[in-house]
Amino acid sequence: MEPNRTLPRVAADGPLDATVTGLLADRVELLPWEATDGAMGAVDGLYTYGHPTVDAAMLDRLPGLRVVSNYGVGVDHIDVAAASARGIPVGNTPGVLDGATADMGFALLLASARRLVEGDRYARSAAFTRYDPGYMLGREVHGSTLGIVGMGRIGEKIARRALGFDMTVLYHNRRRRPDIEQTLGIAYAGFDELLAASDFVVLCVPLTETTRGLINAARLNRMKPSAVLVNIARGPVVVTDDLLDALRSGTIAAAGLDVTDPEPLPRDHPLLGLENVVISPHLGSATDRTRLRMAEGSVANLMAGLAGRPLPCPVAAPPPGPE
Ligand code: 8YV
Repeated sequence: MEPNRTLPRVAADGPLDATVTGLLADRVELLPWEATDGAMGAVDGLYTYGHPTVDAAMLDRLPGLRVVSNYGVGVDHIDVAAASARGIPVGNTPGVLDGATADMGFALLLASARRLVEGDRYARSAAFTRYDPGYMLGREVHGSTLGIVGMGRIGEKIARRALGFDMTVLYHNRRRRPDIEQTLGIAYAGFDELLAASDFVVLCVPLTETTRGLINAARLNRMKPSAVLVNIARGPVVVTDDLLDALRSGTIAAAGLDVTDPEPLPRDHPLLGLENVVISPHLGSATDRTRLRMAEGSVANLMAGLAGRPLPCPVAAPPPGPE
């Protein structure tokens, strides 16, 4: 640090969570994100919220950078390999948000299956004049088959919830998970097999170059016409135009989306006009308790990195070569 500076300088993407600002008060000098252009002097740390991009060019503009801390688990906006190559640790907050995100995945699954949002709109409208046994029939959740794509911490939590709903659970993952197959009694399936057999498909994968566009027209065509797709991963894991076509043409029945591509969707986007899609504004981890833990974890990573200590939750650099 320069001799005339007392506090480390941290460029933060806003708006900052009030807990984060409280935890950082008198410990760092907060700078606007614009400081990452290098014109406002030295930057010791970066603090991000799942965006904006932290790439090699930015890291090169900030030679004194000691740490990048992300509030959240997904670090698809950070070039972790470039940071590692420069000796800059990247931290995130895994673990603390798995339960909340899995709850949200299940909420979207149930809402899409049972037409909850559509029903809410109808119940509030003048069109609702009397009960009709034939209206708004949905899809049964209990006893159906759930396919989980990505068996990490969140995928496992989704599986546990599904078992409580008497669902048959299939999963697909890069690495097979015999431990979870055994403890939960769930079955591994090839990707195509999972898509064809599932009544509900929940996406729980990180966004990487391998998973970008994973759900495209060909994949949607393999799904049942009665199937529901739930995305709690990242918007670009699904090709938006292909999903739109599939929902319009009845290739699949419905979708529950916590994330979209782009995010937010333009206000006149045709997806927003469809009845068979439920969309939430990236609320996966949005509960007070989880957000508190994310704030604490991300600040702990930031302060450790600024002090030159190992981060409590470092993100491992991806191995070189294709995933
Ligand atoms: C965050 C998330 O709310 O952790 C993640 O990857 O998607 C969410 O929990 C988001 O990153 C914004 O901070």
